[in-house]
Amino acid sequence: MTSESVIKYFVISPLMNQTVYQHIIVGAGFSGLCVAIRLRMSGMDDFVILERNDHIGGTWYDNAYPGAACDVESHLYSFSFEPNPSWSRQFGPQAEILRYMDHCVQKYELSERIRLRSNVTKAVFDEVQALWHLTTESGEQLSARHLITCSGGLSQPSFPDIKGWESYRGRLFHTARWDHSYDLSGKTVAVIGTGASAIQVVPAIAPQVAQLSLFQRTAPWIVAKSDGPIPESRQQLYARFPILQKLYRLRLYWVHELMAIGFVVSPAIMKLFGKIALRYLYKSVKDETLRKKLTPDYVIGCKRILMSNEYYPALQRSNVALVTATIDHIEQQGVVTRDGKLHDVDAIIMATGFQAAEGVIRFETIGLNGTDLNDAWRDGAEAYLGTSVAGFPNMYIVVGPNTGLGHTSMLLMIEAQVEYIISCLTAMNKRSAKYAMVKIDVQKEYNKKIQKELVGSIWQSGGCHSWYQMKNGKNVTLWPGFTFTFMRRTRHFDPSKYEWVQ
Ligand code: N01
Repeated sequence: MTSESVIKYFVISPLMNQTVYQHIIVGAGFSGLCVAIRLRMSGMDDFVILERNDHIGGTWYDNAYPGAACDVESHLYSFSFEPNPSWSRQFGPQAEILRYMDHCVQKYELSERIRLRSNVTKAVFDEVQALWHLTTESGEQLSARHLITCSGGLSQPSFPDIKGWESYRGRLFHTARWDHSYDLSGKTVAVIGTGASAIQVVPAIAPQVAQLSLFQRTAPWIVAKSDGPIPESRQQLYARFPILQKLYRLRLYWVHELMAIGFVVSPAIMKLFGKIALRYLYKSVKDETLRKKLTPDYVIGCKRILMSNEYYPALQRSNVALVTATIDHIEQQGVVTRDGKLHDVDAIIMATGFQAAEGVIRFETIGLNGTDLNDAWRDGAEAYLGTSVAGFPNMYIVVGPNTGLGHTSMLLMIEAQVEYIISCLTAMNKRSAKYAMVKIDVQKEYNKKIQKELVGSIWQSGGCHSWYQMKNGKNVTLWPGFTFTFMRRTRHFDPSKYEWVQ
C-alpha cells in the first residue's frame, strides 16, 4: 500500500461526511475482481467494489439455472495469475466457477472491500473537484477519483417483445433470474429461445417436467462438446507440476485462437465447420422432420456456435416438443402461436438472452459538460480500446464496446483491459494529473477501423441477426480478431492519445 494511492479523505460541503475513494469499481464479477486484485498488486490499494447482488460472481451468480456451465474450458476460463489445478471437469459447471471466484475473493482479501446490495443508479463527473459522484439505489452517495465500471456485457436480461406476457397467470421467469422456489417437477413448461442458455437448461429440466415445449425462432448451430471429468490423477499432476497446467492452457489458447481465422480472416473456412456440425446433427437426429427443423439457415459462426452432447437427445424425448410456429402472443394460460394453437403451460421460461448491444453500462452516466453517455452513444456504444470514452474523464470500462469474443475465453480480454487501466492509472499518478480523457478524434479513428474490420467478418456477412448487433445491424460488441492483437494493442499505454488536465 503506498501513501500516494491512499487518499481517502472527508470533503466539506457539498459532500459532507462523504468518503472519497481513489477508485470505485462497479460490479464484482470476473472483471471487477480482476481490477481489484491488480490494483492491490500494483500498490493502489484504495478502492471499493459496489455490487448490486447479495453475492459476488456477476453473470456466474445470476445464471444459476439448471445445467449452467461454461462453454470454454475452465483451464482457459480462469485467471492466468490464479491457476486452479483442481477443476473437476473440462468445462466447469456454474457452481464450481462461483466457488473459484469466492476463492479469489478470500485469497486476495477482498471481502471487506466489497459492498453487496449496492446497485449504482447514477454516476456524475464533477469537473471542479475532478471526482465521480455515485448514487446507489438506496440513496447512498460515494465519490471517487476513478470510476471503473465492470457491470458486464451480459447482465441485463432481455425480455422479448411478445404481446400479452404480463397477463400470463402461471410462473414466468428468465434463465438469468431463475426462480429456485418453483418446483418444476411434473409441470408443463414452455421454454422460449434456443441460444446458449436454452441448450443447457432444456436437457437439465426435461427429465423432471411432465411436458416441455421449446419455442425455436432460429435453429442454432450445435457441435459436440468434448466435456468430461478431469481425473484426480491429472489434477494432482497439475498441482505438483504447474508448468504442465500452463502448457495445457497454452494449447487451449492456440486451439481457440485458430477459430478466429474462420470468424474474421477467412469466413469461407467456416464451411468446413458447418459440415462437421451438420454431420453431428445427422448422426444425432434420425427423424427427418425434426432434423429439418433443426437445420440452421445461416452460415455457422454468425451467431455463437453452441456445444452440447445432451441437447439433441433431449429434443427426442417423448415429453419434449420442438415448436417452430411463430409465437403470436402470450395469454393467461400460455403461449399462442400464429397457427392459432394455445400451448397451455404451468410455467414459461424465457431463455431469451441479454441486452448486450444496447446495455454496456446500466446506470445513468453523466460526463463533462453534463453529457449523458446514452446520448453520446445514441448511434452505438464506442470507446477507445473498449475502455476509455471521450468526454468521460477518469472512467474506464471493462468488457466495454467491441471487446466481446465469439471464439475464446473472455478472461483473456478482461486481463488485457485491466493491465491497460493499471498503466493508465500509473501514468496519471506519475503526472499528478487532475484527470485524463481519451481524445475524441483518437476514439473516432479507432472505431472507424474496428467497424471496417468487422465488415468482412462472419458476424456481419453470415446471413443472421444476433445479439452481437444493434437493431440496425451495427456490431458494437465483438472484437474483430485475435486476442493476441488486442493484448498487443493494450500492452503499451500511449499518453499522447489522451488529453491531460493538470
Ligand atoms: O441468449 P441468446 P442466451 N420469440 O441471445 C430467442 C452467453 N452464455 O442467454 O436466434 C422467439 O443467444 C432467440 O431467437 P433468435 C453466450 O455468450 C454463455 O442463450 O434471435 N424467440 C434465441 O434463440 C451466449 O451467446 C454460456 O431467432 C426469441 C434466444 O431467444 C449469450 O450468453 C451459457 C424471441 C436468445 O438467445 C447469450 O445466450 C449461456 C422471440 N420474440 C449463455 N426473442 C456459457 O456456456 C428472442 N428469442 C458460458
